Amino acid sequence: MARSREGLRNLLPQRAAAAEAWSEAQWEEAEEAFIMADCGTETALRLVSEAKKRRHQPPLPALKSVMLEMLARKEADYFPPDKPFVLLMIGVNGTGKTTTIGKLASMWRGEGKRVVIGAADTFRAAAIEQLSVWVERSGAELVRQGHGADPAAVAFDTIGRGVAGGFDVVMIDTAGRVQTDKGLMEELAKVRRVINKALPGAPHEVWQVVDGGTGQNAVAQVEKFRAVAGTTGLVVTKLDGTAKGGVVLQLSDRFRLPVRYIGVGETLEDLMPFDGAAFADTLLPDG
Ligand SMILES: Nc1nc2c(ncn2[C@@H]2O[C@H](COP(=O)(O)OP(=O)(O)OP(=O)(O)O)[C@@H](O)[C@H]2O)c(=O)[nH]1
Ligand SMILES: [Mg+2]
Repeated sequence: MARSREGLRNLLPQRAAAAEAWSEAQWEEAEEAFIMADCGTETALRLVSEAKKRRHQPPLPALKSVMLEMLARKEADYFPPDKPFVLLMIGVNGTGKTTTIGKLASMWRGEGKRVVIGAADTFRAAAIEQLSVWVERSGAELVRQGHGADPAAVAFDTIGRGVAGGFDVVMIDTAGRVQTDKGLMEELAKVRRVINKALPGAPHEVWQVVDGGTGQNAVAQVEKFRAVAGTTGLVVTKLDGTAKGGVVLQLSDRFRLPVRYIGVGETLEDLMPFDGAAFADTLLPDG
């Protein structure tokens, strides 16, 4: 998130950092800086108006504390005592679903967990191959059917394998889709229903992957996917790139959905549990 920080640093000139109080113009400047960093107008306004009320704190710490409240609800991963933990990964095309699944598989394998992954992106032939490379690297198991197979059927098989084989974790990779495509969104709802038939209570988590550089469209994405597929958490990727990072704050604030992990690169190690305090420090310069 180095870029976010630099962006905001340029927008919030040095004078601001240590100041005990800001003028109205300086608050306005800060508000603009948050909008420029993709926080969205509503969130930027709320951030500034809440921070202004905290007169017992200088502006910067006040902004940080409001941010932290907006980002609250960080939870540890929950693995139900009755195995397996079932995680459905969803999101718009190219946001990083398959990569994130590979990274999570590698992380959980490293903790000694047994992981099986369903290739329910049967839309593109290459998708299954891409996933199998990640799966192989991580030492997880793959459940696949042919190109064009019913994604819900692949998900069903994968849960079956996870239960029968006593796996700790089942992850279902899905094809990217735009939230405005009714047919594909219905298909996703069906995948979710079938998972629940295969194992009542599942999926335990539905993580939506959002590209950190998406800007305003991220809001429409989360709104629609949550309604159709019941998003329970977010993964924000590509925060190593040009992303301004504010989208993290905006999505947490608007939807009260926890950001679970962030993607900061293309390799297996480039996944981090989301840390609100570290994020607030990155987004705001400290002097
Ligand atoms: N820099 C960077 N690139 C990433 C990150 N996560 C994913 N990518 C890249 O983004 C591209 C798309 O990633 P995928 O994992 O294939 O995305 P997807 O959501 O599965 O895509 P579809 O299945 O086509 O919808 C790849 O080139 C990844 O290497 C990240 O955190 N940082
Ligand atoms: Mg994919």
